[in-house]
Amino acid sequence: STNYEYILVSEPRPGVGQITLNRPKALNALCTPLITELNSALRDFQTSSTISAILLTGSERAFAAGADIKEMAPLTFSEAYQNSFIESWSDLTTQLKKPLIAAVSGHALGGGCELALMADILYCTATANFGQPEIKLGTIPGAGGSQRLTRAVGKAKAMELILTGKSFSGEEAEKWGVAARVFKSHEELIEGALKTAETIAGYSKVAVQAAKEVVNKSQDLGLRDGVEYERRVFHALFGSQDQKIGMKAFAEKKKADWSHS
Ligand code: CO8
Repeated sequence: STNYEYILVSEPRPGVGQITLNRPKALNALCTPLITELNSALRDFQTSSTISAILLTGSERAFAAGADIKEMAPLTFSEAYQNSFIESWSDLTTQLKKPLIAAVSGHALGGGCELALMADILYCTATANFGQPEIKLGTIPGAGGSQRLTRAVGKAKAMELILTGKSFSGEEAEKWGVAARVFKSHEELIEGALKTAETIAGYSKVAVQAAKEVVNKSQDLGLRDGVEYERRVFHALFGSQDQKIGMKAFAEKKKADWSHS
């Protein structure tokens, strides 16, 4: 379905799906209907046989300025608790097996920063404005920021950022290992993210899914269990057609023509 109010969905390159957050009047503040649309678009890309990598972006001015403060303001504890407020945001990390690249320009604050941190690869512009300002609103990060940001930058920096609500730049994000790459302009960012998505989309689907799965396991498991998990999945890939196709192509000095399974 393309009848979305708050997002734009496209297939800009072969194998690449793009979702652009598009609620410009509120700097892409993540109201519940926007998150519902985002989840729906991600589900469609997940089940699509043609899409192999996904790009999530916003505008040049804002990736997303956070959860919708006006929506949250009157919420009571029992409403938030009983409706599991924010829980559906995690669909992105639990249901999406295909790689997701977040391309961040402008503001990525609060829930916007957390959404970007959920992506598999984060690219940004040097002037992107990241932060967890919830403390200034009398609350705390609620979509994984205290956990994912801490894993990304370490406790010292995460504690300072979350307790002061101070922003950090795209340049810092790259230096601290939050972002994989930093770009000079929004246009270069989108082009770079699309190129990476296209590269990934050109590989074996089963190998890409397995690679994403094992890297994510490193965030949950200790080293010994993580290495064992990786080995099980590595062994399992000898049962895939693509391992045979890839290694045979190498030996024959040909380009691999991956199976469509
Ligand atoms: N929610 C709702 N509306 C927003 C939000 C937001 N997060 N951010 C911006 N807007 C709206 C503004 O209200 C304004 O609307 P209007 O024109 O109707 O007044 C419009 O977007 C444009 O914003 P500004 O005029 O403020 O634009 P500026 O360029 O002057 O400032 C800023 C840009 C610095 C980004 C500023 O808008 C700002 O500080 N926004 C709020 C940032 C923030 O605090 N984000 C964190 C929100 S809390 C959160 O995300 C928690 C997530 C998990 C919650 C878990 C709870 C259980």
